[in-house]
Amino acid sequence: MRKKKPTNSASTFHFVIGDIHGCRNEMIQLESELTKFAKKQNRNVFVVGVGDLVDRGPDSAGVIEHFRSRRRDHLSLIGNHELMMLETLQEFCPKDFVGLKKPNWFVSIKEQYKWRKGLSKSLSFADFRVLRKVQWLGNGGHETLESYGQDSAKPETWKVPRAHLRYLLSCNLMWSCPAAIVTHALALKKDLQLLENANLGSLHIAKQDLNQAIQSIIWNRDVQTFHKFEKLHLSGHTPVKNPKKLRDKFAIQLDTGCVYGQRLTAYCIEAEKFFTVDSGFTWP
Ligand SMILES: [Mn+2]
Repeated sequence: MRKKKPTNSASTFHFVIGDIHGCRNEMIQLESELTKFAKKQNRNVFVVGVGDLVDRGPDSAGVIEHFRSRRRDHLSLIGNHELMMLETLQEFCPKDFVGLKKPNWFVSIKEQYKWRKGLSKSLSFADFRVLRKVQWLGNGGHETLESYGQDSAKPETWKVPRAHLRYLLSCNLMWSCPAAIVTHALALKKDLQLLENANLGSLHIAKQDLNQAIQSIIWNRDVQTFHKFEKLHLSGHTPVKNPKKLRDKFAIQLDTGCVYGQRLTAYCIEAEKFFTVDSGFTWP
């Protein structure tokens, strides 16, 4: 008799991977370890990326393609780097975004300029958009464009496959299962609540408030403000030497600085086990 292939979620191991930042080789190596481990126990593999698939490392295009083409058992959240990338590309190559559905977490550079909190009133829009572009390029966007064979100095010629833009725009800010909740950074309960209300269609939420909540979900590094959730909270964003279990917070930080020459780490929710591979990448 043919052995029944496990298909339901009870027979799946969910692995959460920390910030990959274009380190495709390490990602492939780590995933082969995860597959080996799951196979031994006759389980399927489901991979959740905490976001920041892109920037700094050598092959962001390859990492996006890997997640995009394996949507059946891979999912990535939105990190601050995907957000910077999308905002800049949308501002400098608006034609590439025509007809693509924009999620509620996407705020264009033009809209941000209208709100520009804390910035001088005399800052022109021309300067603001260049400032935002330089922020992305200087934080690894240059390497991302190179992985697509593009010249970062010539925004008018930039071309990123529409399938990749569509994929990134389809990613969410949060993923959860009965045992765990995953966000890119140390998300606060009140911000996730606001996001949930917005997703449920609440009309009473100002776009600026929603944007502030989203910024905190993908940027917050402040352990002090972070409160314990009802279930295990997994995140990346802040590089740590060892995958860190925040004391008393029931939370694990998984970004182990692969792109800075350290390691790439995953955590299996069901088996409560860490997996890690050394970085083959040296930060110049
Ligand atoms: Mn990050």
